[in-house]
Amino acid sequence: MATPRLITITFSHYCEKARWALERRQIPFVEDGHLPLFHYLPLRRAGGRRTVPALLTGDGRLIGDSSEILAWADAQPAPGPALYPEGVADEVRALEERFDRDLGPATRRWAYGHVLPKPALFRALAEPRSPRWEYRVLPLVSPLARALMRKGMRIDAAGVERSRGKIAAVFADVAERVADGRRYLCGDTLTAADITFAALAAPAVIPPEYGVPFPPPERFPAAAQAELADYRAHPAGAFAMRMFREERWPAAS
Ligand SMILES: N[C@@H](CCC(=O)N[C@@H](CS)C(=O)NCC(=O)O)C(=O)O
Repeated sequence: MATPRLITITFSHYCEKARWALERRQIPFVEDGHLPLFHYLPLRRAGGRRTVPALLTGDGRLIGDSSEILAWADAQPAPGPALYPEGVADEVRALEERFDRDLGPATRRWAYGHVLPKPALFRALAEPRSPRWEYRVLPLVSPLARALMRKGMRIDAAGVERSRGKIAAVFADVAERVADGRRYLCGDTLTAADITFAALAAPAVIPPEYGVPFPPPERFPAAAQAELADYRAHPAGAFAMRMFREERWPAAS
C-alpha cells in the first residue's frame, strides 16, 4: 500500500484540520501542498474536483472533504487516540458540521478581506512550504488569483460584515459551552470537534502553532490587528489558542 497523499492549499484552514487529525491518529502521510489555483491540476489528476483537502488513500481512493478524511482516519487501525470517541461521537459530528458550515467560510472571508488588498501580505501568507516555482510565478498570477478568489468567495465589504456576524454567533455558542471551565468541547479528550473549531477559527486568532507559519499579527493592517486582538481575547478565541498551544504538537510520551 502506498503512503496516503494529502493534497492541500498549504495555508488553508480546512487543510490544517485534516493535517492535524491525521497527525493525531499517527497515520503516516505525505503532503502535496500548493498555492490556490495551482492546486487544481494535482487535484484533477488525482480524480478530484475543486476543493482541498483531498486525501489519496494507500489503496487509491480519493476522499475530497475534510470531515470524510477525519471519518476515514478514525476508522483506520492507527495508534493515535479516537477522533470520535464512543459516547460523544454524535455530539462531536454535530459540532463539526456546524463549524464546517458556519465558521470556516466566515473566518476565511474575514481574513481574506484584510489580506487580499495587500499583495505583500498575500505573498507572505503564500510562501511557507509552497513549491518554489509556484511562489516564483505568483507575482505574475497574483492579480488574477486575488480577483478570482474575491469573486469566488464573495469577498466584499457586505460579505465580510456578514461573516463577522457568523463568527460572533459561533464564538458565542462555544464560549457558553466552555464557560464551566471544561477542557474540551465534548467529553474529556481532544476530539474532531476541538480540532475542527480550533483549525477553522485559526484565521481569526493566528495561533503561533498553526501547521504552516502565518504572517505574524504585526504584518496585518491596524484595523485587522485590533479585531484579531478582540478575537484572541474572546473566551472562544482563547479556547482555540489553547487547543493549538496544548494539543497541536503534543510532546511524545
Ligand atoms: N467542505 C470542504 C471545504 C473545503 C474548502 O472550502 N477548501 C478551500 C480551501 S480553504 C478550497 O479548496 N478552495 C478552492 C476553490 O474553491 O477553488 C471540506 O471540509 O473539505
